Amino acid sequence: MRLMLLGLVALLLLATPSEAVVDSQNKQQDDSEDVIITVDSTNLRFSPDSVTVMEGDTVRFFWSGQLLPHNAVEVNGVFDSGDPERDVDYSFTFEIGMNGTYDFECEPHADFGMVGQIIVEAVPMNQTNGTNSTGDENLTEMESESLTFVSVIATLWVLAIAAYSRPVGGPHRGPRSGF
Ligand SMILES: [Cu+2]
Repeated sequence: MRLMLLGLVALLLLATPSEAVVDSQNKQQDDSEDVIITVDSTNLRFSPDSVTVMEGDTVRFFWSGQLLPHNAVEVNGVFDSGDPERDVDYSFTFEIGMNGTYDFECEPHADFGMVGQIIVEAVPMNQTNGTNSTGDENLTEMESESLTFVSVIATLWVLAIAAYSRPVGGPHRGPRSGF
C-alpha cells in the first residue's frame, strides 16, 4: 500500500516536467520558420500537398524556375497567389480565429490533381491571453485546471504521509518507527 502511494506520488512529480516540455515545444513552434509549400519534381504536385499549422502561422508558397507556371488559389478565395507564374513567392498568414480546413488548387493544373489542403488548428488556450475578449475565460479555465492538479498532489502527499506515519511494528512503537 505504502509503495503504491509513493509510486503514485512519484509518477505525478515526474509528470510535472513533461508539461514544461510541451510548453517549450509550443514555444518552438511559435519561433519556427514559415511553412513552405513548393512544387515537386513531377511539376504537377504541391509539395507538401497537405500541411497542418497553428493560427498565427504563415504559409509561404514558393517556387522558382519552374517548367510550368503555377499558382495557389484557395477554393473560397481566402488566399490567392495571383496569376500562374514560374516564379512565385507568396505568403499568407492565418490569423487568430481562422482555424479550419482550407483547400487550394493550382488553377491551370487542378484537373491534373495539383491541389492541396491546409489545416489550421486553434492556438492553445494559454496563447490567446490578452488578444481578445475570450482570453479571460481561457485564463480562468487554465487556473481551475492547475488548481485541480495542485489539490490532487496535495491529497496524495497527505495519503503518503499517513501511510508512513502508521505504526507498523505494533502498538508499543512510535509513529515514525517505520523509518
Ligand atoms: Cu500548377
